Amino acid sequence: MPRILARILVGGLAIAGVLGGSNPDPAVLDACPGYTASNVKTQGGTLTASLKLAGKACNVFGTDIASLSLSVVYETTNRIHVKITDPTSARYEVPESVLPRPSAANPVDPKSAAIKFNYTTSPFGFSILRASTSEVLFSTASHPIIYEPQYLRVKTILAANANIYGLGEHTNTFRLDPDNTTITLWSRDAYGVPTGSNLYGNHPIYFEHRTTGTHGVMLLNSNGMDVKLTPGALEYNVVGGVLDFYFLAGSATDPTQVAKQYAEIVGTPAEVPYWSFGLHQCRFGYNNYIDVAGVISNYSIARIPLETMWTDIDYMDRRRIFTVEPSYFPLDRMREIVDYLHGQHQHFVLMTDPAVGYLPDQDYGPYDRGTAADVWLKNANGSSHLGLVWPGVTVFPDWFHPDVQNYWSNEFALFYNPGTGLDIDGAWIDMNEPSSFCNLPCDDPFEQAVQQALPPPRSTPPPPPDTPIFVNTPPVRRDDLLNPQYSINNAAPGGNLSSKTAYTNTVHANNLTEYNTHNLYGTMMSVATHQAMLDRRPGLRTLVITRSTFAGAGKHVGKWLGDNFSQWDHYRASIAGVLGMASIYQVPMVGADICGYAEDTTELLCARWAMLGAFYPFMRNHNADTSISQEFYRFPLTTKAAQNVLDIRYRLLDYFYTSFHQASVEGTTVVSPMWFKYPQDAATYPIDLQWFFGDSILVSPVTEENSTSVSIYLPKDIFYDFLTLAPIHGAGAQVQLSDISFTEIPVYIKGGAVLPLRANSTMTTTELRATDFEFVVAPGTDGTASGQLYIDDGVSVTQAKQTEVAMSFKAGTLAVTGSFGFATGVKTARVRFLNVAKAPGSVLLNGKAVSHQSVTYNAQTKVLDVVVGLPFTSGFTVALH
Ligand SMILES: *[C@@H]1O[C@H](CO)[C@@H](O)[C@H](O)[C@H]1NC(C)=O
Ligand SMILES: *[C@@H]1O[C@H](CO)[C@@H](O)[C@H](O)[C@H]1NC(C)=O
Ligand SMILES: *[C@@H]1O[C@H](CO)[C@@H](O)[C@H](O)[C@H]1NC(C)=O
Ligand SMILES: *[C@@H]1O[C@H](CO)[C@@H](O)[C@H](O)[C@H]1NC(C)=O
Ligand SMILES: *[C@@H]1O[C@H](CO)[C@@H](O)[C@H](O)[C@H]1NC(C)=O
Ligand SMILES: *[C@@H]1O[C@H](CO)[C@@H](O)[C@H](O)[C@H]1NC(C)=O
Ligand SMILES: *[C@@H]1O[C@H](CO)[C@@H](O)[C@H](O)[C@H]1NC(C)=O
Ligand SMILES: *[C@@H]1O[C@H](CO)[C@@H](O)[C@H](O)[C@H]1NC(C)=O
Ligand SMILES: CC(=O)N[C@H]1CO[C@H](CO)[C@@H](O)[C@@H]1O
Repeated sequence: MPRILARILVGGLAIAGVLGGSNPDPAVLDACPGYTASNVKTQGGTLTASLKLAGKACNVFGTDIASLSLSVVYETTNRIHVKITDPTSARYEVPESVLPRPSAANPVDPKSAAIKFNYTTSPFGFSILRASTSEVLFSTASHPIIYEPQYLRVKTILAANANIYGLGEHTNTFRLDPDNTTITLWSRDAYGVPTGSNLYGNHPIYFEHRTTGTHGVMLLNSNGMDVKLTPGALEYNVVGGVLDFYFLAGSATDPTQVAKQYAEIVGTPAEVPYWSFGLHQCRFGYNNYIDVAGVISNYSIARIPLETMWTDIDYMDRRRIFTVEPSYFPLDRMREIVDYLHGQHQHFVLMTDPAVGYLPDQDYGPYDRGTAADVWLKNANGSSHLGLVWPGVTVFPDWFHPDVQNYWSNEFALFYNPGTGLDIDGAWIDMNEPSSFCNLPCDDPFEQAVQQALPPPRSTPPPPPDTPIFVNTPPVRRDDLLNPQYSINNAAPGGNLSSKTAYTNTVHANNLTEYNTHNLYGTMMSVATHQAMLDRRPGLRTLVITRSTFAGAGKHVGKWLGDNFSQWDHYRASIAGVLGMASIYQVPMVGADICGYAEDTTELLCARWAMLGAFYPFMRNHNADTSISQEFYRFPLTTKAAQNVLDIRYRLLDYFYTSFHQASVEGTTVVSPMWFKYPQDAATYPIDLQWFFGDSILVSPVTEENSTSVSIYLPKDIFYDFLTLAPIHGAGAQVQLSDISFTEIPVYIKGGAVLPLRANSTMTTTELRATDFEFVVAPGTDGTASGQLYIDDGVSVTQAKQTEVAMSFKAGTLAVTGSFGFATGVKTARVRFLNVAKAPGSVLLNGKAVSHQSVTYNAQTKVLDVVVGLPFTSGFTVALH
């Protein structure tokens, strides 16, 4: 979000990695002694052993730990948990409160497992094998494990040219370059979302895909780390915590299985309200409430369906959270806008940052109440840690504090109060890396606030930071929390871990330090905000969109990809960003800022991006304060493009909602890379400019500026053009598409699907839900098709009534069956059968012949339309004879 360009030029251009990325000679690391295993005990699905340093310590970045404990548990037939800890000293581990571990209570018999743990004792090394093929999936052989207080190293061999995906958040290609990639995990306010540097979130999981199967490896660790891919190897370099690996068998045939197995660890995604799949409009730089109201009206006048209006930090009084600026965004006028939106079945979202203005004695309730509850993140000496964010000097909520949830829920209840405050429908949380503008050493944040003109400029020095109630004697630490010897490749100015964020030696209420838990801050704020919204709106699902995430965030919130630019390469790269979050990290409610956040967009870019963005799960146009306006109605082409594509998206909304519901139940994916659907087709492995929206909608946008053509890959399969419904036979080859106008995007239905579409799109999702269904039967190469439809009230956390329907087409008959608990009040308008070679002699609806007027056959497109007209309250069949 909001970072002024000018400020970036001050802070952001500093050359990253002055310290960052110490690159130890691999030969030095490989010369370390490693460990010898002894006392190996196996019992059923568990194995334990002692590991002793096997020779003279190498002490590369600290002192080698002499003895370690190994524990291996076959937790399920598809998951092996391998953990190496130091039995003599408690080391930090990701708290269960942040990431509850899956059950390990009933280990399975290794003989029944799809993957196996194998090891050598001297030197100790381990490997993971796929049982069915004996392929090695992970192996530490020939690269000693290094285990020091502030440095861990594990290196596995990989096959040449391995297909590795994941290890986000990053802006590399979706398929990582296996020969030359360093991924750094350390949350960072990464303006411009640069390539090749650490970004906002951290997901230490990768999937490796081979024609023989797809497996996953998670290192459950929240410390800063570099993961390096070099020819034939993948190497973890971690500055703390423990080695805590989960190996996931995935499947030999279906890549989606590994996504589901990962969801068994981190949780399946939270369901979101139906309305949140509608169009969102946002920008930094709406100057006042008149702008906000004008955008809402202008969307309506342009007949572009706007579902949700957002407001960035502009609304805040001197950029203090939980306030409105009294003359620019007066509360009563803002309440009028919110009431108006709600009256039109539209929605409203506001931004909330974590940092709270440090404003003692100024009647600033959020600061005073948090201070009284003592919920701020602390320096080692017990005083509140001060940062520098939008309002000037700030404190940061400590999400580990036992009273912080009460504090946060109470602030939400007060400010977002429907009776007296702003009645938001969803929350947007930003700056939660946590970001700080203070340049190190940040000895005087007050001075820097003045230099950086953070509002308001102060003329007199403020009182010294609150004196601690009791001064802790700093606990004895063997670790240097500010200066680990191994420097990860942090791209923040100077590379220092504390640069532009809270100091790494700050302490949480449970005595955990930011050194260990930094990468969790955004996710913990997400959980607290999700809870605060539930407290504020009991029983209602909520939309919370965050910037910073850790593994497991998707169980609570969605995410936008951060502060990108209005540039074509960012347009393209957003696809890999969305695929990573949605298909690997289990954060499926995700999207990039459509038309680009910073810099000026162009009419063509914005038109193409409106259409690409309609196939992000989370579709929001967002803009920076210094950029030209880019609401879709601003330009003729973007107006038309948005109208065209929103017609497609809205008609598909129940199809996508069903996919999202399935993901929340089973961990399946709502968007997928092409190789998920064609795991045997090696040509799909590197593709990250085409993707599947839901299971069956293949999206292939134009990718180059000014171009009206694109070369796309179509696997050997049958597809159907979404608009004409004409069949297209894929040959396992590139296809050149041309004459694609600036208001069109190529969208195909993958054969084998029965799509539940709304017959018409509408201006709001509320109206959409009152629109009839039509089913599109798109047979696969074997002549069959199937699909699902899930419907509920779209807003409640617990659903009393649900409709769950299966559609199946074979031998010329479509059967729609299931339970119809939720009363939709709509009909099935018609069924459209695709690729019908000739008009059938007769069509039977529930066994009875339908009249000729109800059947239309188009010999050119081979589409047969059958009018149904039955209330959508029970199953039915349509048979072609
Ligand atoms: C397991 O490791 C042993 C060495 O300890 C080796 O002899 C054996 O071949 C390995 N098994 C498999 C299936 O790779
Ligand atoms: C590896 O990547 C880095 C960073 O992108 C680049 O500077 C370097 O030239 C690459 N090395 C090789 C051998 O390709
Ligand atoms: C809305 O449209 C009117 C008429 O074109 C224009 O004057 C006004 O600036 C627009 N406002 C916004 C916020 O788009
Ligand atoms: C506590 O530590 C902070 C940060 O190092 C420092 O700014 C502050 O002056 C210290 N306060 C006291 C009372 O020593
Ligand atoms: C990082 O910054 C902190 C705070 O200014 C400082 O104490 C520490 O020495 C710095 N570390 C390095 C390696 O420069
Ligand atoms: C944190 O450490 C202090 C000082 O060592 C101790 O008094 C306190 O009980 C600890 N708090 C928790 C929650 O462990
Ligand atoms: C696209 O067209 C515009 C306007 O003619 C031109 O300025 C721009 O350079 C073109 N871009 C490319 C990549 O050709
Ligand atoms: C809705 O869609 C159907 C089928 O496409 C069409 O016949 C009908 O006219 C549409 N109704 C409206 C109100 O647009
Ligand atoms: C939000 C977004 O689109 N982020 C993109 C910004 O730009 C980078 C390229 O520098 C993309 O990779 C990101 O996906």
